[in-house]
Amino acid sequence: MIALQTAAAGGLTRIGLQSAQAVEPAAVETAPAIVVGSGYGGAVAALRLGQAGITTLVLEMGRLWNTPGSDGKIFCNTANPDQRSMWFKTRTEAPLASFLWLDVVNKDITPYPGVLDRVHYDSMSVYVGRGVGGGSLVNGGMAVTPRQSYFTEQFPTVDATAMYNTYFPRARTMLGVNTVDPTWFESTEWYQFTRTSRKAATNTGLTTTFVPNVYDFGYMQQEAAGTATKSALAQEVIYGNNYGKKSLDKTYLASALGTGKVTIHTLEKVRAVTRASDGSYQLTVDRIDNTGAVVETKQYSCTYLFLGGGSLGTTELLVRARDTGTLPALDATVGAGWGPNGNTMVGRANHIWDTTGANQATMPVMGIDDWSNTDNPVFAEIAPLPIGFETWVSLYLAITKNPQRASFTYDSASGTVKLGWTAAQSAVSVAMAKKLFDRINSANATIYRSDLFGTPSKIFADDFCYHPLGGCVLGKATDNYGRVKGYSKLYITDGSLVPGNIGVNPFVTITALAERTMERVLAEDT
Ligand code: FAE
Repeated sequence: MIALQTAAAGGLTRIGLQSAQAVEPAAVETAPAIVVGSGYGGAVAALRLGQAGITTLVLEMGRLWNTPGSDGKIFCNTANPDQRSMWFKTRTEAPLASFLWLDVVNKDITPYPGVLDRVHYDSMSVYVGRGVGGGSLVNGGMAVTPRQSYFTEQFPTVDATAMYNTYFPRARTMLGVNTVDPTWFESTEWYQFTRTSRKAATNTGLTTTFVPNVYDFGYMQQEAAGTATKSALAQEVIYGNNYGKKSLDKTYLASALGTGKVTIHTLEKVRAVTRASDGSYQLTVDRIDNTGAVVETKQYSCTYLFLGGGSLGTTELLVRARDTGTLPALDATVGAGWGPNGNTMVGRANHIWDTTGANQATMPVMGIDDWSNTDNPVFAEIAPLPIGFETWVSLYLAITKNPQRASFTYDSASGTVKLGWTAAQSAVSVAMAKKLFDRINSANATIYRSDLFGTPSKIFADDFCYHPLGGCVLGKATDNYGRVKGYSKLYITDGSLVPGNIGVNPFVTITALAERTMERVLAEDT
């Protein structure tokens, strides 16, 4: 297996075997297969294409994260964010905007292709990862398989037996999923915050469940013992982890490069897609520098095109392509069926004797599972607040079964793609989360924190999400395997296939569906 670090050590910004070839500036670069994006969907596609012997080019708008900064670290932490933290912002935009209503969390930064983006739409902003590895670089690593009954509800046309017997296990193995040692969990200061939240849930008669993660818990135990450099125990997560986490650059993408068939170009954003008369796909791609300036506009051509730009990236490309007429035969459902996985964040104030600990691991390991409550299904991840002192705050990311969906539309006046999600649709998630946490507060005689999500006071964070899903829903915008309707040899492998909600953190589902698509496509279409 070729590690990404090896390729980068040679000073290559383009990674892989083809990178040594000289290219005329104006020439069309041609590859049998192109993959747009290097998150979960893109990484699975790249590996399976490479293993099938198909020369494949991956185009990723973010950086390759392999070069240490002046502090010797590749990524910065949440306590001291710098330009590496966010995608072309002048100030960080952390999910927790304030503490005691004070603007102490966010910092001014120099615009740079940082690793975390917050994309703003009218009534919803969406966090996404940017770089080789996509969301895997910034996420909490929670690797949760949805309950089968809900998967079937969301994907009635997909053979659930094959998913649960073959593709989910394959995805978990490839992603390096592991679980925290329960004995260590019960004794370590680093998960006191989780145990305190569990106690409040248990007092309410609610069920809690351990959730697996792709962070290496063996490594975390060494961090706690002082024998390994701290990462999850050093406030590293949403701006990247320097150690411990099996992000895609360490798993799928490293294996993809190891096939010798896969090349990754970084800082290249696909702007437009069209189809030539010979059936090939033509891509217009902007190459940017560290200031965001477009330094070159390139043309690529391929026979097979795999879209892995994520729910926002893929949907934007296709909505634009359909509505500007470059791919006019795309289905009317392209752009529809989007939801934020019912995401709502909320904090509770514990009693003075229920401490949560100054030291908190950044990787969540437990959730409150009230999904089988048909009256109000919620799965709430117990989230850390790793700011280095005792806060008595229990923080949660609630995933609610919000049935609301929105659509992306192309606005020809501005030339942008807009998301029609409204504040009223978020209010549905808030009402569901509130119902659950009112019960917890009532059983424990506790109250909400209203100081964490900016001013004016706000108890529920309902205006951002971590789990954008849908926009090109499986079986609607595509066939039952992610083949885009209206065009042959055009595929989607990412979170845009998931119809707005999956009831748990989504990357295991996205990876498993991509595995299923790739197996079928390679068997039938190539
Ligand atoms: P994604 O991973 O977003 O990858 C898309 C890639 O395509 C990115 O690298 C983009 O830069 C790139 N791209 C997009 N458009 C273009 C373009 N036009 N040209 C070139 N490149 C492009 O997509 N999920 C979990 O299951 N567990 C968690 O614990 C968890 N925690 C999260 C915490 C945070 C802070 C965030 C932001 C997300 C979290 N998620 C979590 C969500 C998870 O990361 C997300 O569902 C997946 O990353 C989505 O995978 P995709 O392959 O759809």
